[in-house]
Amino acid sequence: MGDPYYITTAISYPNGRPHIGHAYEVIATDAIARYHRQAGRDVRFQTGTDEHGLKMVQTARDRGVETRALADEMSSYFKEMNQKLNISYDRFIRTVEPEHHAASAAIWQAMADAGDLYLDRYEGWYSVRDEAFYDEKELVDGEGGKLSPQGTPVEWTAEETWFFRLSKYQQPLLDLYNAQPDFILPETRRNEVMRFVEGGLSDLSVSRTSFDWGVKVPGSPGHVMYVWVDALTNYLTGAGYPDNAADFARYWPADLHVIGKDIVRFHAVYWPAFLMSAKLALPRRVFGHGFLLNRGEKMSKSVGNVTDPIELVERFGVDALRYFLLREVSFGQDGSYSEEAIVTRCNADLANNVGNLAQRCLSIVAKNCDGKVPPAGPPTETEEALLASVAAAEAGLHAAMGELALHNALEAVWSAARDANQYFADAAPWSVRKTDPARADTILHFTIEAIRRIAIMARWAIPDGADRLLDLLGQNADARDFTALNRPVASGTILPAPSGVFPRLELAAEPG
Ligand code: ME8
Repeated sequence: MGDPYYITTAISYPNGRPHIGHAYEVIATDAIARYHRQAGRDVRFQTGTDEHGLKMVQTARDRGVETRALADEMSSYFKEMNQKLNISYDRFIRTVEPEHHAASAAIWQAMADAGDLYLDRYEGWYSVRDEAFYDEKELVDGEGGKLSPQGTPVEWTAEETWFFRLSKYQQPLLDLYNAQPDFILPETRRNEVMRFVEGGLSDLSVSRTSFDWGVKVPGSPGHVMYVWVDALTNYLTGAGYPDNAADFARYWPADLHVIGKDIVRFHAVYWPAFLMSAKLALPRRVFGHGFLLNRGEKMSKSVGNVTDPIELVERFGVDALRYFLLREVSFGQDGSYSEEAIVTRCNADLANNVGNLAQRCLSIVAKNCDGKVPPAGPPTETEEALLASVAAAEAGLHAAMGELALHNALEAVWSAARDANQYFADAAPWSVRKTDPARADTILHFTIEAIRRIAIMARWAIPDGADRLLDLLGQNADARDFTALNRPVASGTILPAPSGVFPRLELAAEPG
């Protein structure tokens, strides 16, 4: 078994159906997880839903349903979305699971044992939408009153709560950011966090008494944990904390938490502080991706531009949506999507490039080469150049993935795909066949080899299409990881009848 690699998404609030921002996060994380599996690592990939807190209680009340019923229903839509998006998670966690309550109680106890929890009265501003407490100095003036820095409404709350001694961790956190400059990525997010922590940390209210939908505070009747304490703990629960010592030793600390830019503070400030207090190892890296915008605009229910990712998958296919989001958005920055952009990008790179090359090459092979990979004569300079381009793509892929530059990783692979198309067009095996069939065989052989390697290199991003390409190339399931890149296709490999892999996409006709 390869080295362990534990990767997580944020767990989403199931207070509504998933939107495309949720889809984006889980697709990007899935791509990274699949990349590491293809590289031979023992990957554990966790996603799930964050089901406690006031936001869930209020949404359920507004809809006139039980909170648990709301959580059950909405959580099932997140699962369904994952299935439609081809998400290869190992564990879908729900924070209502008894195992998770036990893990939350255990970390609470560890923080209490460290002397970091005390009872006091909390008075301050709370945003239910963000499930976050804010200092007065962070608030901004909005039309209807004060707003959080995220632009959400805040309300004054006053109650007796448990506090966590966050202030005690200001210097240890700064030391962490300095010792491990890549603990928080991208750098813009790291700078924001450092500025926030340098500005001083107040102790954090970590329990609530005004409602009871949450994890009960051990030994403190009437208190439930602040939803972020239990939410962050999901990462530990999934690694076997506290009772499965073997799993916990193998998978903790997490290698990577993938989250959106709006919740970096929770993951890069509160979370390491809780873990330091509980004397648990810290995750190796937190990556705050950007936000997806609909034609450049923020999605909002009131504007009515919230996109259902399942509809997009049904229209364009799972690989098209995955490829578009991974290729078009610079990972770490905000990105914009529109149906036109999806169609343009996927037709150029999938249908007209890789798909078309495979189709043209394999139909000549089916007709002229007895449905088998033809033998190769000695490579000429043009084949050498093609193989060099594919090798450069491989190096570019791994370098980009090392920096979590998913878009650059795909660009590296597609630069080889463009070269392979050019090679095939220039070498023109359909016309060479008339005068020199052996040379035509050589061209087809090396084209197949290039497509094979491109498919393997793209498989973490577009698993479905890449696997169908590899099926068409007669490649077994054990020849699809990165180690197979160095095992060239064998002449004589039997090929199934060719079929199209990436259909051309079309925009819906304007409603007339
Ligand atoms: O924040 N584009 O849940 P959530 C890209 N339960 N990503 C987006 C996005 C957009 N337009 N909108 C939201 C929570 N996200 C907490 C997390 S983790 C211990 C608890 C991202 O349902 C967002 O940044 O509001 C977050 O990473 C994820 O979707 C879930 O958001």
